[in-house]
Amino acid sequence: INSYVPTLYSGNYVYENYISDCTAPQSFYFPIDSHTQAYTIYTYGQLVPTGNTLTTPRGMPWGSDGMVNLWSDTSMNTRVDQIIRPCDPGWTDVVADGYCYKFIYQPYTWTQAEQICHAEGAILATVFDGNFETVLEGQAINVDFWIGLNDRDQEGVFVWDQLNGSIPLTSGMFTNWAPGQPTPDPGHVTNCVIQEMQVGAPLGKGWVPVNCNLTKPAVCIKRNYNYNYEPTFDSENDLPKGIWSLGVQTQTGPCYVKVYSQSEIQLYHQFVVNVHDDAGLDGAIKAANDNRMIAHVTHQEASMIGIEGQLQYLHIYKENLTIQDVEIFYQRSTCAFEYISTPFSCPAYNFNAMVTGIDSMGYLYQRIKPIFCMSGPTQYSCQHGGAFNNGRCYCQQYWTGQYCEQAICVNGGFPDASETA
Ligand SMILES: [Ca+2]
Repeated sequence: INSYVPTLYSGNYVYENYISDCTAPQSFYFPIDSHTQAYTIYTYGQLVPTGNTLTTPRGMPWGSDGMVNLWSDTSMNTRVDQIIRPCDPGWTDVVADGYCYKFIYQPYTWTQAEQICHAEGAILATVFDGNFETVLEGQAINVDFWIGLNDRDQEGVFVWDQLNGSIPLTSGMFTNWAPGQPTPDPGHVTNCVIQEMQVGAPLGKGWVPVNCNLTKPAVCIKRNYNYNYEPTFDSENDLPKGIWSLGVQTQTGPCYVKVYSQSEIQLYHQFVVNVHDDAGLDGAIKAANDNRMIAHVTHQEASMIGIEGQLQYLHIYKENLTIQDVEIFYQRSTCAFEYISTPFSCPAYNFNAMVTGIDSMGYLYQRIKPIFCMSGPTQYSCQHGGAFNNGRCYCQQYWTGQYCEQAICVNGGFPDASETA
């Protein structure tokens, strides 16, 4: 795939479902929380050629301009679409790139233009591929403009301006130098690059390094989403929050849908068997019937309408995607993992759990976590006098760990001489 999948940043596994016969149109419903800036839908099945239909929580069809098809392979029966929040007002989508751009028509020096872009969380245009180059050229007939490329720091070493630092232009990367460019510049004078657009210009169209103190229009770019994104109410450029619906139809056979979102609401979890523990294991214990998930969730702070986000339920489901058990989360004060679930036992060594809560704007968030359960200690594996019961070792004083294998430090961090083996 040419486009990269930005959902890998702050990615969350939100939803999955399987329907055994999708020859009649089927609807899949999934929640998108208020901190989501983009999400990706994976659809599997022998899909009809017209593709999927997507409906927002307000019941409006979601147009193709906000939906980027990253991948569609009928022979593999897969399709991947990214749904991304629109560009901020005044910015234009670079379709299929997850970028927005804006022209600064007033002429500035390269450094001034760079500062104007940076002030809006943007950078002077970085052109990584010919698609974007074509978009820019189509927008600026007969006008030269600054792009982010420059060799200001070291003569002949061109780099792309970024918000923090820069990216070197290396040999494998896309370039669009005007014929003969860049020319030798022994005096280190022509160090900022314009996109030369004038038809019949003496140097020809393409990238040309010129003096940075010339004043030119410029083009800024930024992503559809920001790292410090905070949702607002009724902003037309937020991704609509709430329950979305995806319509899927196959020519024959089943369909399967997975949704990954890119949201600032991140869930970190571990497993404990002791209700007071604030640190646990990466997996639950198969033999125990009192496993508990402990969890920490980011971006739960009260919003302007005063709701604090709240983790609510742990749904444990079996391989066929049916719910086996629902546990409840309780909030604990002064713990790093501020939520703890009611106890559960593992339905299998590997299973999925779906964790749901309400975000600080009152919208449902949902995360699917693959869970593994370990065999854990057996009756004869507890060390240092630990007693085995219900799938775990109860350790003697001064010993800890799953097998009581670890000495607790006393006496200011030095093991007690009488307790070291
Ligand atoms: Ca130069």
